[in-house]
Amino acid sequence: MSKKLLENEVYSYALGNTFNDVDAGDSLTYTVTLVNGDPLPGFLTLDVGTATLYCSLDYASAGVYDVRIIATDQSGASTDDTFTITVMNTNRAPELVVTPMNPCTPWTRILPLP
Ligand SMILES: [Ca+2]
Repeated sequence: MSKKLLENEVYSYALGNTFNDVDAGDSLTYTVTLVNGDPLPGFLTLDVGTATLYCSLDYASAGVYDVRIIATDQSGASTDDTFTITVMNTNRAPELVVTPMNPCTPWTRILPLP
């Protein structure tokens, strides 16, 4: 599984249908990590109560993230799957960084006396 998202996009994915446990009455808990062991980026969160993965992206989120989801039953048996989230740059509007000099602003210059 892989998903491409744009910066500033909001995305959620319910994990409830991703894994199944054939043992009657077993329920699953989920853990999300990055495959390389790095901490999860701030934009990626897991709501354990609803088993939903949320991506709330901003302009600093661009990159490729390999994510592992681990499903564990009450007996501690687990399985996992990995997928890639690719966050692509989006075009941004230009922004003003320096206010142009106002030509109507009065100014004074003191000339040196002869
Ligand atoms: Ca089980």
